[in-house]
Amino acid sequence: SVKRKLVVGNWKMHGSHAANAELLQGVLSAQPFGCDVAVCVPFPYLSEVAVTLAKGPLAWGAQDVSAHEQGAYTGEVSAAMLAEFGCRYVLVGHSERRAYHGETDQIVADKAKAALARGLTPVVCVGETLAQREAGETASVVKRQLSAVVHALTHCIGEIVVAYEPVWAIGTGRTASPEQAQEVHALLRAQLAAATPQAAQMRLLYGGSVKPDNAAILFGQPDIDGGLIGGAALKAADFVAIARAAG
Ligand code: G2H
Repeated sequence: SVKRKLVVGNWKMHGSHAANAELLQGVLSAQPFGCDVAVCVPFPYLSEVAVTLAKGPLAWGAQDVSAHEQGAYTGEVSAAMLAEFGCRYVLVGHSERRAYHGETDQIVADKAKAALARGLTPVVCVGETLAQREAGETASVVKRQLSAVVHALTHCIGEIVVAYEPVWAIGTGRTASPEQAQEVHALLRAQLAAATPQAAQMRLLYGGSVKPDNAAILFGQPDIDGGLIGGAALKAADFVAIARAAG
């Protein structure tokens, strides 16, 4: 594939002023990259990350966004606010949000729509649990998850990034094999192709225990266009090595 790959760090609920500064300096000192690189950081750090990354090649974003435009939604953060802080990306429907915060397929779709309406690129996460994989439901689960987003976005579905993250591979040190990941990515690509002529240009990321030593083979699969990186995004050397593996 000739399209530029995308590597997104998902810091999850990690960081501090000092740790973030050290991590970002480490990543910035390794530029230029042959792929697009972004970090999705906790809300309170968006401001400082925006300042640190303002003149460089790295993009930044958040890990969640409200489905609502504004109003009486205590504790939520709107897409307009994220846009004011220069966010390019926002994760939507990460399995941790689905599992611990009751995010349904419809909520995830509404969040993706809210993000796009403010010019942010939603990175929509899908993936099956171990029980679902063992029951042979992988294809139907990811299809259902993506389908809600396809229906909510219709003509702008081509603007999103999709991340396939098998829940059993997240933070477990257990990675999907390149073949297992490619198989699901091909299904997702086909589903997108039925909805938009832009499907071939869209970026489908793999996430779930991506490390420097498995990144290259995962990114070498025909339908894997980069990665969503959790644990390994917290160490500059590892994150840089993964970005290098992407091009
Ligand atoms: C999956 C991934 C990043 P990790 O959640 O979203 O995390 O790389 O730690 O499995």
